[in-house]
Amino acid sequence: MIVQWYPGHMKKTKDLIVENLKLIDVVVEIVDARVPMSSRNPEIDKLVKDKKRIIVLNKIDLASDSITERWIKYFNEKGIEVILVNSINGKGINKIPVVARNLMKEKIERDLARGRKNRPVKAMIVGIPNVGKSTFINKIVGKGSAKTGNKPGVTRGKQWIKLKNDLELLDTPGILWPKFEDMETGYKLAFIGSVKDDILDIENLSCELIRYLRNIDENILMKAYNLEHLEEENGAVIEQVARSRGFVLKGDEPDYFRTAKMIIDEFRSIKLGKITLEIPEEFEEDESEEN
Ligand SMILES: Nc1nc2c(ncn2[C@@H]2O[C@H](COP(=O)(O)OP(=O)(O)O)[C@@H](O)[C@H]2O)c(=O)[nH]1
Ligand SMILES: [Mg+2]
Repeated sequence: MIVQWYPGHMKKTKDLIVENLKLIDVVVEIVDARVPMSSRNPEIDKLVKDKKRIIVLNKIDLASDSITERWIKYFNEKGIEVILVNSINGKGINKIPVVARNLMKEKIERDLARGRKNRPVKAMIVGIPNVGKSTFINKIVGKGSAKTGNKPGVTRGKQWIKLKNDLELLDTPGILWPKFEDMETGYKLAFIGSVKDDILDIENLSCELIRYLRNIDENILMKAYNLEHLEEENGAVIEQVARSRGFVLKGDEPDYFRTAKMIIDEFRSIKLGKITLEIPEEFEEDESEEN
């Protein structure tokens, strides 16, 4: 869970990633498929530079299938490989070694032509907290791979996980800090549970979530809570939901807190459907200035 990141914190994790980058061929960047941009770190491109990269859209089970298709196109157009993964059941994970080796194909062939022995492709996982890095790594380890011990001089004390297809994965992921550059990014990270709830105002957060959901599709809330219309004010929608669910206190007062929390919980547990909170069009650069 994200609590707070201090400059010292950031520098330490950044230095570690830069250090580990020297040891690897491919960076596997894990993001949350519900917020593919807001769950990325703004400095990742600068950090990774020319290293080959794969973006894993994780938690694919929670995201909208049709919007996920649009995100694949968005990243592919930037020349970045995308793999869809559900780290809980392992769906998609088998593609990682194949795609990673494919990215290194030219180098592998060059080495072979020079008579050099084919060495395994080395990869590292990076991502902000809570995107599923540990779950992903556990799943990959569980799939018949073996952890290699320390090989002094070769791995410099690092632990590598040997995977099928001659891929080795650094067993500790690079943790990046999230960007809270604007309110909207902060909200989205809070909706998906990447910000500790106890530092948030639940009723306010719920109002913001309602704002998002009704913009995506009014029917999401109307269907889930049996409402015939949505009040204009988001706070009033909480009251509608409270009454519909019978969350009322003494004196017929709606239980705002309980209802607000339920809406957030039901979003997180996909009771409101598979919902993606941002679309590529919001992030398309304005290229007209360059031309
Ligand atoms: N539904 C779903 N939940 C996931 C998936 N991957 C991870 N999670 C959950 O997301 C939460 C954070 O995962 P974790 O591996 O601890 O994230 P980390 O901080 O990046 O290491 C946990 O509750 C996981 O069970 C996934 O593909 N689908
Ligand atoms: Mg972890």
